Amino acid sequence: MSDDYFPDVEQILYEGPDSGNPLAFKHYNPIEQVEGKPMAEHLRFSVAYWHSFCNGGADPFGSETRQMPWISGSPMDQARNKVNACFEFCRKLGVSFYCFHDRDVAPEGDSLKETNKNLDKIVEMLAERQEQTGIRPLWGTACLFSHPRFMHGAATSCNADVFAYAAAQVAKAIEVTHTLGGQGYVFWGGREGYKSLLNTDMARELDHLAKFLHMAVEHKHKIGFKGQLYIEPKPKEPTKHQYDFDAAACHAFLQKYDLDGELKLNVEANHATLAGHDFHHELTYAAANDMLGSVDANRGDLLLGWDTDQFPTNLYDTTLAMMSILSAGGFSTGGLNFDAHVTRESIDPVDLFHAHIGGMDAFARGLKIASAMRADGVLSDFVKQRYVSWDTGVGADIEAGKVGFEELSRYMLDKGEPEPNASGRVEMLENAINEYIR
Ligand code: XUL
Ligand code: CO
Repeated sequence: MSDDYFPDVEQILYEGPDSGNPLAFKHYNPIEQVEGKPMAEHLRFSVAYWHSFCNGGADPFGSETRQMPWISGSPMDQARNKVNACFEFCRKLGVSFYCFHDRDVAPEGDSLKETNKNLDKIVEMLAERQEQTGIRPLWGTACLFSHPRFMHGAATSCNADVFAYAAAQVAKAIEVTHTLGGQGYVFWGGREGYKSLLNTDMARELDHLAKFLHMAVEHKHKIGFKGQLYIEPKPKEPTKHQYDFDAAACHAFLQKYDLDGELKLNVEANHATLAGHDFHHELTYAAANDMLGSVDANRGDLLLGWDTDQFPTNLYDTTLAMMSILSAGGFSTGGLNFDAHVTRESIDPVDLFHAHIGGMDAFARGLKIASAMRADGVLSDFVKQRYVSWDTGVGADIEAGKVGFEELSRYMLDKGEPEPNASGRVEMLENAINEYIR
C-alpha cells in the first residue's frame, strides 16, 4: 500500500473535545452511536477527487499556487499517482467513500476510443485499491463542461453531434461507476443553460435534456446498475441561467418529463445560497417531496456571488442540515460529499487533512446537536402545537377532503371570525437552538 504522499500524517483518530492535536477529530467518532446508528453510518463522508487531487489553486485572476507531489510525469503517470494519493488520503482520514468525474481520474486521449482506454486502465487500478481498502465511490459522474466541444452545453447543445458525444461519455461513465460498485451517479448540468436567450431555443433544449436523462435511465437498467441517479441543482455558473436552478425547479422538470421516480436530488450548500435560498431550505424542500438523495457539503462566501466551494465550518448550518437529514430518515445510498477545495493560499498536502477534519467535525457536531434537540422535541413539539387546529374540527375535515368552499363559507358565515392567532415565537426558538450549540 503506497504511503508516499502524506508521510508525516498518521491515521487520524478521535481524541475528544479536549484534544489540542490539529490532526485529530474532536467530535467525529465513527463508532459513537447516535439515534441507534454509528456516526459513520449517519454521515457517510466522501472525498471529492477533483478538488482534493486535481485542483492546483488557480482562480480567474491567477495561475496555480500549489504543486502537489502527485502531479508529476506524463498525464497517465499523474493519473496513477492520483489514485495512490486518493487511497492513502481516504485511508488515513478514515473515510469510506470518494466521488469522481471520469476526467478527474484519467486524461482525455486523441479520440473517444483512446480516452475510454485510458479510463479503463485507471479503473482497473481503482478497483484494485478498493479491494485492498474497502473504500468505494459514493457516486461517479461525467465531466461534460471543461472541454471546448461543450461550449454550447452537452445534452442541451445546439450541435446534435455534441449530444451524441455526451451520451457516449455518460454511458461509459455509468458503466465504470457500476464496475466500481458506486452507490450512485450524479448529473450536474455543467453548461446546461444559456448565456443569451437571443440565440437559444429553450423549449427544444429542455426536451433534449429530458431525452438525455431518459436514455441514461434506460442504460442504467440495461447494464444492471442498481445505484441511485441524482440531479444536482445549481442556479448559475458557468452559464448565466442553469436549467437545474434549484430543488423546486429540478423537481418540476423531473415531474414534467416523468423522471421523478428515477432521479433524486444531490443538494449542495453553496448552490442553495447562489439560488438565494439557504441550505436548510433546499434540504427541507427536497425531503418534503421525497427527493432528498445525497448532499454536496461545502459553504459559499455570502459576500461573494460565486461558487467558492469552501469547507463547511458553520455549526448553525450543519445543525439545521442534520435536522433535515435526520427528519427525512437519514441517507440510504447518499452521503456527505465534500465538494470543497482548500483556499488558494493553502499549498501543503497536509492542508487537505485540516480541511476535511474541520468539515467532518462540524457535521459530527451538527449531528449530535440536532439529535439532542430532536430528543428534547425542541422544535418539533412547538411545530406540532402550532398546527393543532388541523388535528380536529374544520382543519381535520379540510385535510380529509370532506368539505369544499360551500361548507367552509357556511362555517365562517356562522362563526364570524377565525380563532385568534398565537405567536410564532421565532426569537424563543432561535434562543433555544443557541442553548444547544455550545
Ligand atoms: C459544480 C459542482 C460539481 C458537481 C459534480 O458546481 O458542484 O462539482 O458536484 O459535477
Ligand atoms: Co457539487
